[in-house]
Amino acid sequence: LPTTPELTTGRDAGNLRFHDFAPPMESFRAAVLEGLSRAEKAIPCRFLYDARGSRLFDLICEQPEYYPTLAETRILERHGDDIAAWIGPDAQLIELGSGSSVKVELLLDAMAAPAGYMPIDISREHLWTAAARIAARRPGLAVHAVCADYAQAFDLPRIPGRRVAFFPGSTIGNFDPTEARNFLALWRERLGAGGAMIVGVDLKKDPALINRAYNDAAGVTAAFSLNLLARANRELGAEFRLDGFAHHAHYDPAEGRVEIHLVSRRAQSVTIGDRIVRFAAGERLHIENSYKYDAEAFAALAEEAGFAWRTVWFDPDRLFSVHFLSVASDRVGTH
Ligand code: AVJ
Repeated sequence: LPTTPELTTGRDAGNLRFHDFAPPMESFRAAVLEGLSRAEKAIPCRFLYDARGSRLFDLICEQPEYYPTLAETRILERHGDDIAAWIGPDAQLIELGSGSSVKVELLLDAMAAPAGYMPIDISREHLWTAAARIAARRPGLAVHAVCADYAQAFDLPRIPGRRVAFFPGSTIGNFDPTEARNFLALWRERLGAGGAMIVGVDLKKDPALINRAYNDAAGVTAAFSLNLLARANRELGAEFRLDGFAHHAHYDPAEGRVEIHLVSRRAQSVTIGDRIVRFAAGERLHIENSYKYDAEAFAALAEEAGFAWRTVWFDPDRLFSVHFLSVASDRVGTH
């Protein structure tokens, strides 16, 4: 893959620098048209996070049924000092999919003198706002905000400090296990010698509890899913009728994943620019998977990706896990 060039943002100020590797809007159009031409229609879940989608996701995290945020926050509150001790001195904390950068504050508080904070997010306005907030609150901290798709190739800005990635929220669950392993291997290379990675991972558990988390009573998750079609209407001039589709989320214990679809409520044709896409009644458009792991299974996956697995923390109810992985020094590539 060619690396995306960095754009000039002209927004740098004080302890804050912006790096923009923005994927062009065209990629959303191409992904939608390609995904809707498949026998089993699908749109990649990263497109859920435009400005409105990011706000809706923050609202999901405030729903009482959505336990991952509450459980992971409890882990970071209780074990922040221990995690900071594992991170060690002189660390450049790199957050993958930083969103509103709320949880990372618990880690930054616990770290004695971080070498810097580098939030990476695809949602530009959300990223800029959150990075400015952190930089203003912490004048001594060098903040490098990177607008990019963290799963794609781009030149990670070279700044001092050992690279320690923070990947909270069980976003790793959006990948299937093979993709997750490849993704971890990619970041292990990027982190380099002395690097480490802290990964939040949702645990397998009672399906009823999981299903409630992805079907909240207030309908926020449904609105988040449907925003994908609203985004296509806004940005691509598509003509999706939002009342023509229903949010459907279901945990499959055999696959160990929540599958999220938009289900066509009736037979319908949808215009997208000069294309017409047909949906049968009940036809499904796949928009997201959310994989769950037992701690042992995730540790094995991380080792397969070339990390040395170090430790794991749980919340008291054992709903969620946070793993600590290091780049084993004898396995660092020479690039
Ligand atoms: C951001 C991928 C962790 O899978 O729990 C939440 C996304 N989708 N509710 C998850 C999501 C619907 C979330 N992750």
